[in-house]
Amino acid sequence: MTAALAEALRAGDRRALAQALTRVEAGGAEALALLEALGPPRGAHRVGVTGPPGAGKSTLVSALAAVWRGAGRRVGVLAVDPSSPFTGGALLGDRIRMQAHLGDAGVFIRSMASRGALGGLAPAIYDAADVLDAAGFDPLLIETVGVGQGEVEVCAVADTTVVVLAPGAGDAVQGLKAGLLEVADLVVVNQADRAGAEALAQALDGTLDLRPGGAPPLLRTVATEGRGVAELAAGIDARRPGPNGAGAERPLRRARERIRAAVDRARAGRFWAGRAEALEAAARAVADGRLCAARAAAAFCEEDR
Ligand SMILES: Nc1nc2c(ncn2[C@@H]2O[C@H](COP(=O)(O)OP(=O)(O)OP(=O)(O)O)[C@@H](O)[C@H]2O)c(=O)[nH]1
Ligand SMILES: [Mg+2]
Repeated sequence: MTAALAEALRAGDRRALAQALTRVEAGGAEALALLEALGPPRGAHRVGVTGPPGAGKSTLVSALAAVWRGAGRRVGVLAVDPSSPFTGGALLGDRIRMQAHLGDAGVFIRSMASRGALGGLAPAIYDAADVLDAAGFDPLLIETVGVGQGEVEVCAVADTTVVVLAPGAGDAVQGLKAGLLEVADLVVVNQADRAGAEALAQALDGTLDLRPGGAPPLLRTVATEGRGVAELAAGIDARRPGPNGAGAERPLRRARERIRAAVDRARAGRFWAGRAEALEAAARAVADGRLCAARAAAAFCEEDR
């Protein structure tokens, strides 16, 4: 049954695709069997799109999908919701922004919760990308909100990382500089129609010049009008990892990060299971000033030996 599902998926069957994604999201032995049955990846270009909330990532992703559809490509989109309790509206918004592609079998869009109780991207996101790859979608766009550690993780999933910024996020840029900009293969100033966009681009230009290993390309877009989007699509295509090209080491790095993340997560889950009360008690003691946080952590670590 698993082999039949994998086969139908590779043949492009839509229902098989939905079924396969549901299965990998559920996890467990059946998910594992299916992922194994998919065989080696076809090599879809995995593109991470990250940046602060409201920068226009979803609008840009939708516009990019339109460009690639025009070139006859089949585009997969995974929108990762890092904090599901708060962004129910954002997901709904994403669906509205992407509805231009409704009814087009050449664009597949799925929103996924990262279920980040332990932090980090859920392994299911990596797995879902493999399913879309097997189904022949290429490129795969993975949208995540870059608000902290997420940006490093999106790199672990992606061959190419696009960082989207917009005017008004001026203060955020300072804080994000170290994290987001360091991992960017392409930097986009979106909402280039708005006041402050040029100042932001200039500030970024100066910052990016200082980056070790050279400055990534900086592009300006107006996602809502599609301006600059074809250029961005071309810039992304140019970064497609080849055997000798830029990013050739990415699949290896991705494999390493992915294995490590899955194991860390499983271990952490096991460790904290049954320790909810102990954690609560320790947290209270720390919050009340009765216990040093470092000491509390050290005590838990001691139990893990
Ligand atoms: N003026 C202008 N508005 C834009 C542009 N791109 C996006 N917007 C608007 O900015 C708002 C946020 O866009 P989204 O695409 O939802 O941004 P996002 O980065 O995906 O947001 P989150 O997923 O919530 O982090 C929407 O109202 C868009 O219509 C642009 O180029 N110019
Ligand atoms: Mg969005």
